[in-house]
Amino acid sequence: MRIIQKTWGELSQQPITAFTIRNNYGMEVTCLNYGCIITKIIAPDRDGNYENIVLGFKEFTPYITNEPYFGAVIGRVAGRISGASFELNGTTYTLHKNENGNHLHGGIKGFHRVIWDAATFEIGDETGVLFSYTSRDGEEGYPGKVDVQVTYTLNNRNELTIAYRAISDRDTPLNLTNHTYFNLSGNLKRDILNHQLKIKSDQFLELNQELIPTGMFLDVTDTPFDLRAGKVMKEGIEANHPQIALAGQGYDHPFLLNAHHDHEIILFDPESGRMLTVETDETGVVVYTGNQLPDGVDIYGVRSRKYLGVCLETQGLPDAVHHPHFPSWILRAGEVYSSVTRYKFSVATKADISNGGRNRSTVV
Ligand code: FUC
Repeated sequence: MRIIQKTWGELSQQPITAFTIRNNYGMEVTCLNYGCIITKIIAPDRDGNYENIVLGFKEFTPYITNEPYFGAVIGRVAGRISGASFELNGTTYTLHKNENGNHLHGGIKGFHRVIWDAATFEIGDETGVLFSYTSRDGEEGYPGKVDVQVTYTLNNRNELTIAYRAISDRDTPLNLTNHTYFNLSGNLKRDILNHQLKIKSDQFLELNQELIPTGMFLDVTDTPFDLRAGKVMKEGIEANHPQIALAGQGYDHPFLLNAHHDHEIILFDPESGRMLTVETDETGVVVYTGNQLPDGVDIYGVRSRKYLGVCLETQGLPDAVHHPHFPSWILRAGEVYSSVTRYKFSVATKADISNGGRNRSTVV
């Protein structure tokens, strides 16, 4: 395994480095010290063609603002905080309002728009990059100085592991995720409408018009949100359901996970045979089908459009600071925040999604 480093740009007189981690079987993950952005993942299809399976830009410049949050780590808090304020320990904190009077994805200069320290490592058959960032007390309105570490590790079993770790010197909200848009067709040959998605989840969160949870958990049974047996994305996206409609005709919803580190999320493209299995210790996953992707932006030579990628954002339930019955993501001073999400890339036959991917034939 090896890591190739390339200077890719410069920002605030600091170099932006692209790290390409390559395993012994040709799988590659490229990431930046800016926003911990994953710019490329190269994985084989069932015929052994190695192609890119994520959305991204060809050059660094559009990543500076990165409006769609391609590939980035999101923090301090993923998703929306209603009214851009919250109360903690008797104090009201006001955050940047960067969407409709609400706070989205950590604010104007969230973790996706800062330069991280980076160190590469190789331990046995695992190679990766350890990113570190210190978020100062008061950054984007949040309390406490938070030391954050995000580690991307690739192994020879075609698994990418993202491990998040943080410590704060004061109580503060922290709910991290990664915002990679997957498209398993390879080099964005097709959109994700014919991908299949399977999620072990009995309940999802109802959203209001501003895409913020109302606080209601809804049963997935008999709705387009029932992904327990696997569903073709198109069927759900084109469904006549008020929750699909309000998200811009698609998914942008948090699912409560029934299982952890047990094949709980499987994305499958029957045509290429590529299968992605996501396992996590997080409470939930926000499935976002790119409903708001702008038209016509250049994505590796392909014009962006709705449904060109799907994000599987493992995280705590959004806006939990306003819903005491949601699991809390307040990080207490001195305590360690720790979460792990693993992405397994394999290939499979068409039948495989129905049995949870257990019969899949891995490529290595
Ligand atoms: C996702 C969604 C949002 C948003 C964005 C780019 O996480 O929840 O609706 O548009 O990312």
